Amino acid sequence: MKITSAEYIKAAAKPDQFPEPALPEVAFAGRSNVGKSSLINTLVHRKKLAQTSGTPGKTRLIHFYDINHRFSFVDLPGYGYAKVPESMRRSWRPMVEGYLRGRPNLALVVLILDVRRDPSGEDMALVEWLNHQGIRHLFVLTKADKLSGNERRARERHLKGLLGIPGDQKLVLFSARTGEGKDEIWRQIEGVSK
Ligand SMILES: Nc1nc2c(ncn2[C@@H]2O[C@H](COP(=O)(O)OP(=O)(O)OP(=O)(O)O)[C@@H](O)[C@H]2O)c(=O)[nH]1
Ligand SMILES: [Mg+2]
Repeated sequence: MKITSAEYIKAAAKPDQFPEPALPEVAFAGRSNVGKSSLINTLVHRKKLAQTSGTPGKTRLIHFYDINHRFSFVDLPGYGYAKVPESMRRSWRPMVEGYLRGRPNLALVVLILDVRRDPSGEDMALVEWLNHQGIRHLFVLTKADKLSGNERRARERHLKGLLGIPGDQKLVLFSARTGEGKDEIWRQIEGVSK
C-alpha cells in the first residue's frame, strides 16, 4: 500500500471519546513491549507516528490514526507486564474491552505475539474472547529478526499448535527491523476492509 497520508487523530480512554466510526478500523493488540507501536510505524513508513519505547507500558491510552483517509488504525495499550503500575493494569481490561466490544467499524484485530515466547494466559484469554465475540483477527509473530530461518519455522509450528490454528492458516512472521511481513499484513488488511 502506498502511504499518502498518516495522521494522528487522538487518544481516548472511553467510548464517548472515540472518534466517529467513519472508516474501516484495524486495531493492534498484544502484550506490553511486544512491538505494537513499532508495527504501526513500519506499516505506514513513519519512524515516530506511534510512540515506541524500550520500557514496557509506553502506550497507555487508545490512540487513533487516519491512514490515507481510507483506514483508521488503533494502537491499543499492552497488557501483562509485571512492571507496569497496578493502577494501569487494572484499567486495561475495561478500556480495551470497552473498545473491542462496541466499535461498529472494527474490521480486524491484529494480535501481535513475540515469536520467541509462548503466549501468556492473557494472550490466550484475548484470543478466546475475540473468538467468542466473533471479531476477526490476524496473528502476527514479531521480532522475527531475532531468530534464524530454522528456528522461526519451528516456532511457527509450535505456536500454531498452542493457539489452535489449523496448519493451512497463515501466521505472519514480521520484523520492524527488516520490514519482513509488512506486505502480507497490508494484503490482509486490504482484504477484510474492501
Ligand atoms: N528486534 C526487534 N525489536 C523490536 C521489533 N519491534 C519492536 N521492537 C522493540 O521492542 C520495544 C517495544 O516496542 P514498542 O513498539 O514500543 O512496543 P509496544 O507493544 O507498543 O509497547 P507498549 O506501548 O508498552 O505496550 C522497542 O525497544 C522496539 O524497538 C522487531 O521487530 N524486532
Ligand atoms: Mg505502544
